[in-house]
Amino acid sequence: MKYLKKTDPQIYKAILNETKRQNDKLELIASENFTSREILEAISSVMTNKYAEGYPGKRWYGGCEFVDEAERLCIERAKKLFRAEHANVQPHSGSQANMAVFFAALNIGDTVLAMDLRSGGHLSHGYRLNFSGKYFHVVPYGLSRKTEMLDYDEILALAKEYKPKMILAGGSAYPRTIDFKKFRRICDEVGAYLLVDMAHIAGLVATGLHPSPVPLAEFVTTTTHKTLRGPRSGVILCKRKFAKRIDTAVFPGIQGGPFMHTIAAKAVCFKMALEASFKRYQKQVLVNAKELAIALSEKGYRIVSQGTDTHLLLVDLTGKNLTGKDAASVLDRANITVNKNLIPFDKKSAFLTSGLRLGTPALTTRGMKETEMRKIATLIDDILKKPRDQKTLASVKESVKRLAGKFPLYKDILKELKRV
Ligand code: DSN
Repeated sequence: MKYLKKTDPQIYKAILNETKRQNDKLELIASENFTSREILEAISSVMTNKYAEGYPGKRWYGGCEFVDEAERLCIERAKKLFRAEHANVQPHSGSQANMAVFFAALNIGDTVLAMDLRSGGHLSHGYRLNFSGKYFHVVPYGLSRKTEMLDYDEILALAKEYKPKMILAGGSAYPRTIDFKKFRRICDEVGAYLLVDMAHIAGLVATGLHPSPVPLAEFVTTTTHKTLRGPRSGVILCKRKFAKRIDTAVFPGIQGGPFMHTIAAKAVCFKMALEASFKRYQKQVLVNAKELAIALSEKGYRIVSQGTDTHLLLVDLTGKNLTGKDAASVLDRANITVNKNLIPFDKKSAFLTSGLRLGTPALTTRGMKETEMRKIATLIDDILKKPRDQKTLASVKESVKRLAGKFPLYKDILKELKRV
């Protein structure tokens, strides 16, 4: 980045510091990951310069022959990876992908049944300040009080009562396997479309470690940067008969020029996700999440729904005299990065919360395994037991430094950044 350093030393410094932060801290935010050098190369390429409104072979601009090639590869690889009939790889994000499906499948004011934000849903699934909640009538479903898992009987009852035009499955903080077959049956009973937002679990779905919604749902959306470990972006998969409607909803419906550098990077992501090593990685993500959940529960932390089937777990801090907000902030001071999260039936506000959400995709990318998960559970416990103790803070910070040092990240980038 010698040019950047010369022209804009402030941004250069911010990037250098962010690279260091990612290397030095323990990243447990369930929706984050560390993408590969290949993907970083593609996303910082000259493809960012190209306008390509339209679709491969049917663009509104000249000079699209090479970006067409990239987008075609991206589409074919997405279809192969997820065994999908049609893929639109242009959405800039998961929210844009969801927005395009809402506009393709529904009319303004139509009823949608979706997971409540407070139970682990997502903003774009009906939050009142989001487009989804503003322009559509969203009826929320929650979780069973007893199991803290999806209650398919309740979802069916709500579906019968409200007759939604679309039912949305998937969320941001649900640690258990989602039974897409049950969702399909509910949709068939009331004549609703099924939209699955698999953003969190896409890497697990791609490798067969979570049942796939693709054969069952009319529409599937995902981001590409969570378990999939690609660039920050979105994708829509759908049945062939909805292809035209989805494509029109994305462009010209809600977006202009697609980000061709990101599409090139998504193509690389899908290629890498088709390799055998990606499945080995995803298996370790699951093993690590289970190990972390067990280690924390042995230390007296209640894990929501008694465990996890995925890459994430929710820790209930009720009774620990600490809100999720305070816990996340004190862990951050110790260089352990997590996020506060509502737990099911939380009595606290979304700002304070009674829980923490922890995920293993990023640390697994660094090569960490069960031994490290146990060590991290101990470090988390040390901090949360004595959140104001400066000696504990210093000693945990030192342990984090040692642990992170054993699993270097972007080592060559850091070296290069310091050199120029
Ligand atoms: N904001 C993301 C998450 O953290 O889960 C979802 O898009």
